[in-house]
Amino acid sequence: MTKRKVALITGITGQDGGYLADLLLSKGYEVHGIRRRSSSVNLQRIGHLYRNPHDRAENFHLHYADMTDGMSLFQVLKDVRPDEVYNLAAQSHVRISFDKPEYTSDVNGLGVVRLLEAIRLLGMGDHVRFYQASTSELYGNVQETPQSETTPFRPRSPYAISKHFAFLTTINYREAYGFHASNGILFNHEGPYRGEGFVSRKITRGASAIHYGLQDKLVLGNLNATRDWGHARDYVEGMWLMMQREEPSDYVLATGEQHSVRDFVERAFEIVDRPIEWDGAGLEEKGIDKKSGKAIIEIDPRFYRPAEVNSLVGNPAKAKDELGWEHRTTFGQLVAEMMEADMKQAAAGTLSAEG
Ligand code: NAP
Ligand code: F7E
Repeated sequence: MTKRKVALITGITGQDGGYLADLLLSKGYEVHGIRRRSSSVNLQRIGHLYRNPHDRAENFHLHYADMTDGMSLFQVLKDVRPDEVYNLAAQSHVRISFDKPEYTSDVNGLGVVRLLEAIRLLGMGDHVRFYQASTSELYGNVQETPQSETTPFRPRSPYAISKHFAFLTTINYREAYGFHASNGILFNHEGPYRGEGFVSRKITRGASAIHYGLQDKLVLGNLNATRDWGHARDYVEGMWLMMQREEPSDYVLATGEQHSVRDFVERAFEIVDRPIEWDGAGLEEKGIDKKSGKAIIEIDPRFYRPAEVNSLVGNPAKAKDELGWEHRTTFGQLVAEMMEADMKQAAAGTLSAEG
């Protein structure tokens, strides 16, 4: 009988952690995740997996640890002895990274050193496979379009800079110690598990709340930024495929298609039959509900970034060639699925607080 593979996921309580845990459990893995201490329970995305923590037969387990606490990471690695480590934990909000640059660097940058060094000191570096959650934000002030694994990085936020450090650290452990360590350079990916503070979820949550009369308007920042938006459920499959390759490497996961924040808004409000007409410019621009004539979208510079990444679109050719990976969900399907989930919550009166 082949031994059940053991995976350790940092950031298991986040969007990707939830989707990845589902995927690995469906493949028969024993899944361990780290959670950090919080004054209230934040297991919404994995609540369906977390049954009886005292049942030893369960193949899903959570451990307290923190990316800022190397000892705790060391202890969990020692106890779990994983075959694959997926490092998804991060302060992942780009705008907030400008408010908390030191903390963001500590968690996203030094956190990776703590994890990799613990693996090395425990003598596990020759068999553990390591995935680092790298990001399209590394391209920042983009040097070519579309962006691929060879496009130079020009990061433009404390978040992106911390992730650049982590990207290089991952490659350094691969080159210096022969680790099976890979970076997934993932473009934006969303879904109903997306945090409420990211623009996609803010829009689908806001459109649903406005539709049900729970909110009067949706206040946003830069409507003209463009992103390459895919579905997180498709992207976690790419993470897993990278870990199954004989040789470690770095891969872009993207759809290759670009849409603006404005497109996202229009698509979401069409679903609730409230077509939007734009009026005015800059901070004075408003989105008018054509049917009622009311201004339901407004702009607040609070949501602008000190340095913006205006345009991103990825070239996933290497992932297709070497991993056989391709996104499955179209942009229209993504918006529709997120709207369906938020409309259900709005109707049931369980819509989460504004991000
Ligand atoms: P997310 O929803 O914000 O989840 C982040 C996770 O990290 C949460 O589980 C969070 O725990 C945990 N975390 C934060 N600080 C921590 C700390 N000090 N110690 C331990 N855990 C900590 O992010 P996501 O969208 O799932 O993204 C997953 C990873 O991919 C992140 O590294 C992100 O930067 C990267 N990424 C995301 C995208 C995207 O479009 N989603 C694209 C490229 C790269 P709490 O629940 O306790 O807050
Ligand atoms: O912003 C604009 C904003 O916060 C997207 C993270 O997962 O993907 C994510 O980072 C765009 C930006 O995602 C609002 O200015 C307009 O241009 O949804 P976002 P992000 O910054 O692209 C990358 C790949 C990651 O790695 C990150 O971890 O939308 N925008 N109005 C707004 N953004 C927000 N959050 N809120 C607004 O009101």
